[in-house]
Amino acid sequence: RTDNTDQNKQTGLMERDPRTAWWTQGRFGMFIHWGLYAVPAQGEWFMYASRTPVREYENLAEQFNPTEFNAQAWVALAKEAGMRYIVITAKHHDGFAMYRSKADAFNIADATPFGRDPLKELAEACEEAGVVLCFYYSHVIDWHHPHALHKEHNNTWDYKLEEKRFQEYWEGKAKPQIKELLTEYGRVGLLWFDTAGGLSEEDSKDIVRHVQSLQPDCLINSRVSHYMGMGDFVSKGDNEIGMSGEDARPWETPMTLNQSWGYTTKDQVWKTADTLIRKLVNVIGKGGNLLLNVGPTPQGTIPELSAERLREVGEWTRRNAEAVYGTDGSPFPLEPEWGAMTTKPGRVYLHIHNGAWTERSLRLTGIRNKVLRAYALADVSQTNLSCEQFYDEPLDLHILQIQLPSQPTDQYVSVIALELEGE
Ligand code: H79
Repeated sequence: RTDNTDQNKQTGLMERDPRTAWWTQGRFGMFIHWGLYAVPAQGEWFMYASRTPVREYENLAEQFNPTEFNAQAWVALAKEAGMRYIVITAKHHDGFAMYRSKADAFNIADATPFGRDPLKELAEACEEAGVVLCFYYSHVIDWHHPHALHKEHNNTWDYKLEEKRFQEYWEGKAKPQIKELLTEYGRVGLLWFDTAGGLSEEDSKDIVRHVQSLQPDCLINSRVSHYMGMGDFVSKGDNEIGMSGEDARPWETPMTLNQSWGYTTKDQVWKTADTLIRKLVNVIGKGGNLLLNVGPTPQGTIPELSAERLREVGEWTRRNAEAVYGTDGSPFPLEPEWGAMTTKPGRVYLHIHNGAWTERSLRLTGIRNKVLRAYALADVSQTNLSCEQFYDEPLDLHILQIQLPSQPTDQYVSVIALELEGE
């Protein structure tokens, strides 16, 4: 039982930090894992898994010519899916920069026949479309650089661990490249760091200061460091859905569409649109963001199996935008078995899985406010649903009984909006 208006207010307050507001309100972003590893098409860990020598791996660059890359098309797909920001791998663990980097020649503009700067093209397309561009940067793991030093996943087939001098990598590549990303691509919404294993507290703080000195409003995720409490928001484990209230900071779930991040021809285990929409409402109902990944091909396209799923998710997010963007999670600690809840001042949205649509009425406990109106969001006529509210004195429970339409009103998850008296 959680008739708790104080908790309601707290949930509301979480969203009001002006630096993170665009991100928490946006709720849904596109993750893009794209790099030289698209060529062998076995995921972004290919170089490490196959222990491919640096010189041999570099040769892949000659074959990387993604002439079908179209920044506007990618941004349009993100927008169509209902995603408000994009996080693209500027450099993954293989050390290959996906932009024109003066700091290191191992980059797409200088080392491939393609010769273009996809991040510059994306920055322009995002600016035009009102989508926030963000960069993933592998700050500790770099299998190309002789001096990158990580707790576990180092290139030990080309380089000797004992000869590594981490500061040469740090000052010579990581920091200069981060500077390029934060000075040559306009506003960067956030930097997504990954896998900080072994990074000292001092170097963790050094990189945060570096980012803040260049773009103070650029957000940083928690994976920048293993030291507690660093970063503006928490990235949960890959594909892990968090719980609200564990950490004062806002959080996200990074999620794959299949079981991989980088492009691979091997993995064909795709989540259905039904699953994706249920995951999305589960995450936002707990107050988190969903960062959903695509792994583009070596030709520069987003695989059609990914695109078709995102378009289907987008049809749903378009109809239910009001219950997604700018919402807070549920004020109730228990996850309802029928789906999820989101809230706005004076409003509650019930995201009901269509599979749970067996009863003709839904019984909710804990809402004290008078319900002024209830209707299905996807119902164009917005017919009022009849509601009954009463207070069960012996149980000390506020009970709301809503008469549901005879059939689900939307694909996969049907949303009922409640207008409440007061906040
Ligand atoms: O970018 C994606 C991953 O490549 C990256 N984080 C997400 C967002 C990541 N870096 N490190 N890890 C994930 C954890 C490493 C897991 C490993 Fe393995 C298990 C490395 C070796 C065994 C996974 C399975 C990768 C290769 C085999």
